[in-house]
Amino acid sequence: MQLDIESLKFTLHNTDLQSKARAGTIVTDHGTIETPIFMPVGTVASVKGVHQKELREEVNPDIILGNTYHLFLRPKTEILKKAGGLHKFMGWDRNILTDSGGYQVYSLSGNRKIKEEGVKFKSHIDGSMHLFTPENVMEIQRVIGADIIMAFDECTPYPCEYNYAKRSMHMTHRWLDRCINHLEKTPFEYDYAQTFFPIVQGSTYKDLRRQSAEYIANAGAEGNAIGGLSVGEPAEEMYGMTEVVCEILPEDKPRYLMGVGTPINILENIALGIDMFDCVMPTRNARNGMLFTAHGTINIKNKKWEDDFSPIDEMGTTFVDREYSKAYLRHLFAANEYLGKQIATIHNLGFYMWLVREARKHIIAGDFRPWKDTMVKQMDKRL
Ligand code: PRF
Repeated sequence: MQLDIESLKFTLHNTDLQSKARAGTIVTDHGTIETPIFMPVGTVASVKGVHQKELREEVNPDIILGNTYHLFLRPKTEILKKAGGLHKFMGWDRNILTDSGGYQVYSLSGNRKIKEEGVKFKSHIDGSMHLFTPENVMEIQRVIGADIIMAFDECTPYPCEYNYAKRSMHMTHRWLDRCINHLEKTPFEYDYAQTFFPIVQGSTYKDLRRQSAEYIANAGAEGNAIGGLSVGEPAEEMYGMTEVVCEILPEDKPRYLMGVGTPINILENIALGIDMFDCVMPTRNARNGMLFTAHGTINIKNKKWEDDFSPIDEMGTTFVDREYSKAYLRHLFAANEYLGKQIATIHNLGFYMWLVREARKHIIAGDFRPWKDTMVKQMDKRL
């Protein structure tokens, strides 16, 4: 099954000589995305705790992520259609990517049933029953109106028995054909284009990963994703799978590694040829008081910060890093103030954006590999 819609332009500017890292740009109707990129997660049309103004002006990502599963249940497709799509609904005029629901439904474990037709699941909001199929998920994503929309797949758990992984991968491939077939019959909902990315699966088995990457590459999409990783396997195993898949996915198309990861995971996967990332880690961990910095991680709830009046992050790129002290932020967490979670979230997102932008600069300058090795050592500490 082949796709023949071209609605996204990817230009590769530099490839690192000592690794597979790449610097590129993606252009869509909602602007330019410089790669490698990290996409902050805005599951329910909100990057939790961050105003769109702060997101735009301080964190400044070219693209954010939304979730089909959550948006379908609330506010529901009908409201998003009336609003004129997710961009208008949430007041975000840059790029958006929506995940298909494959992963979110899989996370419901006891409350879903996977069949060839699709996935039957129980809403975590009101217990109502729903069916996601490759076809209706494409229709829902047309109405949500993200710039990049994802195939409906099954994300296998870890560990996963070989035969299950193989059967599941083949079903994901059949679902991909159904997604493409249906998309071709479903016009864009709004006055801008959408680009579809298929997803490689195959658990932690190299032969399955190769087979899946070949199938996905054959679809001829404008970008490709890798799913089923960062689900509990050791990091080395994840890197091994990324490496095998990147050898097969076309070089002239962006590669998106779904749901990854720690700052170290991101740098290691950039070195293997990944261009796009998303993860709840910077936002979720921020709400628990965990801060990422270039010198390691901080648990701001720790008593050791009680009288540390130094800025949150001397090297930080957002206003919160300079304007507030560690002692103040620790106090906000101790007093369970909303503001603490908001400040920590802006800090962490600012740090993730800084990290991928620095990576890009070093890829272009030609010294990515030594910079990455130093950063990985530095960030692997608890402060
Ligand atoms: N599939 C989809 N979304 C995802 C994943 C996947 O496998 C993952 C796995 N890390 C995160 N998000 N559709």
